[in-house]
Amino acid sequence: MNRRRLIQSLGVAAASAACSRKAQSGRPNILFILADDQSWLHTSGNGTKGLSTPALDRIAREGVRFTNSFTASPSCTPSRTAILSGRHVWQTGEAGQLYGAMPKDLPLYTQVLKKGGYWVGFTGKGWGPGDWRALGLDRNPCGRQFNQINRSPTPPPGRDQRDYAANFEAFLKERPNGDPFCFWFGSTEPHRVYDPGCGVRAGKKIEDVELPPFLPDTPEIRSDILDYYTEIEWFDAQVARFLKILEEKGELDNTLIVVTSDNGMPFPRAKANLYDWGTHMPLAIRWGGKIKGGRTVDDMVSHVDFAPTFLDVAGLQAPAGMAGKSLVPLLFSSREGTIDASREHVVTAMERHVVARPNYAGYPMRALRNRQYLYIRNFAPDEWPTGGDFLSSNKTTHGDIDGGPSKDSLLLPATRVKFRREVDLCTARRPAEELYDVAADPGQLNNLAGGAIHAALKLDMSRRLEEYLRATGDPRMNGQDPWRGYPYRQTNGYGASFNVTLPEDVRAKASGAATHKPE
Ligand SMILES: [Ca+2]
Repeated sequence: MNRRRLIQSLGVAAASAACSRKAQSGRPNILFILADDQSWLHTSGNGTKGLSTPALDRIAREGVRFTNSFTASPSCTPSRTAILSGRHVWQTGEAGQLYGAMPKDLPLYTQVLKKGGYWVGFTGKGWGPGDWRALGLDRNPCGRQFNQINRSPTPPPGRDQRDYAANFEAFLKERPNGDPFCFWFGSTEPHRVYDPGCGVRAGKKIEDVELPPFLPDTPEIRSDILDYYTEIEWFDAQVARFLKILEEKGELDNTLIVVTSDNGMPFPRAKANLYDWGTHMPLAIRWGGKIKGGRTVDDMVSHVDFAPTFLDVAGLQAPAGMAGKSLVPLLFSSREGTIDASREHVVTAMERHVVARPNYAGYPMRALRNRQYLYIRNFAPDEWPTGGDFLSSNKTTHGDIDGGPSKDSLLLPATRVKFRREVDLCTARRPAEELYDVAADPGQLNNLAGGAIHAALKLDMSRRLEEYLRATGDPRMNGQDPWRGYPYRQTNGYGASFNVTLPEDVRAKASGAATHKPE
């Protein structure tokens, strides 16, 4: 480390220690708001046309907007595990894949906060989908569940029945006097299923859609994106109710509010992929007058940073083994742009999503993303990235693409004729290495990994990725694959027939069942 970098890093450490002391003097509440399947671009504040998200924009405007925030893994369960544990997919055992199980000995920020005197609960979708009891845990990973109050009248189709804000009020009502709270609001929007055509019926315009360049430009896909926007707006309206509750109770400015998503939009080459539409997340953090708001921060940050951040603001020691770093120094800075030079890249990962291939194989990937480039390592290039023709646990082919009008449109023979390049980008086999110049090619369409011009860069990113994976104990670096042996623990619909922990007769019955609404 040269002198300048040493001084910089000492400066950051000193600032961090000072911030931790400051945080201890008045323990804030923590409200963690998690959308389900929303990509980073899709708020009005982040520039998406035809979409209105005043509550999300308010949090960003009055707090800090992060432009380079990435999930640890673009799939519900591993993403949520990484948030709760501050660790990467390969450091969390069976909790690192969809419909996994939560290991009993994995320390979670919710547990540390509870022990430290916080009132901890959640509404909506917590950790999962998966089985948190199977490996001996006796408490929900997100804390006490508050899901008893449903909406009245019944919400529009596709929207969650549960009244998130009313459940938050119930949580606050039971809070022991004077305890700070930590609440997880897990929206199930904008996860599928959508009410088909609801976007157009609400007056949204097909021509306003800024289509990701890897998707075929069909009216069905454009309309499906408008339905997705409609669910984001529903989510935003619920967030507005949370802000109002905090304001009415005088708790708004003493609450650290974090709003982000678990993974990207449920569309081809997005969710369950390590391209930006799968991993690049919206992130805004508001903390009343404690931090200087109205700032935009460009540092590369990861969802493994949340757990150490929450423990830092609570003045509690983070358990050993967390991979993330507290965001508190960035929050207390008065600067914009790049603040901590050591935050130059993030690492993302994917193991099994649904059961989309024979023998419970996933599509293992790791990626290194810095401000300009994305390097992806595909560990099984002979497999199909979406699962191909295998009849998946979703009872469909290409099982790693969530079902809906976009998938249907993508797989039509006529679409393949007209949009061959896009269909191949979404479904064809991929080489072992991919490299994209995100600045020049934001859609990540042109793989530069095979070219001589970028050979040195590719080698450098590949080495950095491998060094990091080795240092943090990734079994893939030793050619090991524990994931394939982990049970897929879906218990409802056709997918339950893949759950080896269920009795044979239950599985046989499930093999005749319909597919179940994905979670
Ligand atoms: Ca999700």
